[in-house]
Amino acid sequence: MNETRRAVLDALADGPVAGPVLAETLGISRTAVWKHVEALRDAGFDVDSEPDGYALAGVPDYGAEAVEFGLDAPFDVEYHDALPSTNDRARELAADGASDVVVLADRQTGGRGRRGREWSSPSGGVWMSLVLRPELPPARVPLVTLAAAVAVTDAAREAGVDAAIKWPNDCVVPREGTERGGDKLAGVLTEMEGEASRVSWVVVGVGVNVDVNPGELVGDATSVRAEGGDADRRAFVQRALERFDALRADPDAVLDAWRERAATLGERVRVETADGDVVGDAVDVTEHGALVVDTGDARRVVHAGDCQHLRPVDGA
Ligand code: BT5
Repeated sequence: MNETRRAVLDALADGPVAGPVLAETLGISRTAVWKHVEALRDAGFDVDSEPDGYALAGVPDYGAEAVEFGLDAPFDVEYHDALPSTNDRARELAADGASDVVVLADRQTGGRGRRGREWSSPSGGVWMSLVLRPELPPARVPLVTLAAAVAVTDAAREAGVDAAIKWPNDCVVPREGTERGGDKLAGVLTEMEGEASRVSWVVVGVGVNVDVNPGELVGDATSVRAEGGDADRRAFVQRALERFDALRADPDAVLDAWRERAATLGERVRVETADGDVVGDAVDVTEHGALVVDTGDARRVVHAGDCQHLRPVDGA
C-alpha cells in the first residue's frame, strides 16, 4: 500500500473525516481522496459515507491491505489468491532487489518442505515468505530461521494454542507418546543466496495451519482451528511479523527465546542425518542452529536432519 493510501486509511480509522479536510491535510486533490477511498473499498474495507465525512466501518479478513493496516512492523505485503509457492515468488522479488517484503497466498499449488518434500497448503492456512537482506555472515543465517520459529510459536500461543518448537524449526502441539513429539502446526523453510562472507538475500518461508481442517493435510498435522484457538489469519500474520521484527533487532536474544520454547531439549531423540542416525539426549542448540545430542559416549553436534522424540523407556 503506498504512503498516501495508508495515510487515508489511518484518517478514516480516526474518522469521520470530510473529504475536503482530508484532501487539504494530505496535500492531494479531492478526486484523489475519492479514488483512494474507492480503492480501499475494492480491497474490502467498509467505508461509510456519513454527513460529516468518511469513516472506516470494517476491515477485510485477509489480504495485503488488511495485513498492512495496523501492522507495527516495516513490511510491505504482496498478496495472491493462489501461487505455486510463496518462496518461489519471494526468490524472484529478492533477485530483483526487494527487501522487507512479505509474499502471502491464500493457497499454494506446489508448496515445498525441506529436501523437496511436499507441503499441503489448502485455502485457510497462512502461507507466507519474507524477503530479507540481513547484515549477517552466512554462518549466522540459521538465527533467522530460529527467530521465525520463535515468532510463529508466540503467535500461536497468543491465539490460544499450546505450541512449542521441535528441532530444527517445526512448531508443534506437544502430545505424549507421539513419534514426532507432537502434531505439526507449522514449518519453516529458509533459502538464501550469498557469498562466503556476505548474505545477499534470505527468504524465510513460513507455513502455518491456521483456519484449516487437519483432514486436508498430510502427516500428523493440527491447526489453530482444530486446537480451539483464534483462527483469525490477519491477526496471526500481524503478530508473527511483529514478533519476528522485534527478534531480528536483537539476534543475541534469539537463542534463549528458542531454548525457552523448545520441546526437543531434554528429550531422548533419534536424528536421522546423512551420516546415519544419532540417538541420545538433546541437550542444547548452538548459534548455528545445530542440535547438541549427548549419546552417552560423546556430545554430537548435528547440523541437519529429521528428529524423532523417543518414548522414555519404562522405568527409566
Ligand atoms: C517444513 O518442511 O516443515 C517446511 C515447510 C515450509 C512451508 C512454507 S509455506 C510458505 C513457503 N512456501 C513454500 O513452498 N514453503 C514454505 P519439512 O520439515 O520437510 O516437513 C515436511 C513434512 O511435513 C511433509 O513431508 C509432511 O509429512 C508434513 N506436512 C506437509 N504439509 C503439512 C502441513 N500443512 N502441516 C503439517 N505437516 C505437513
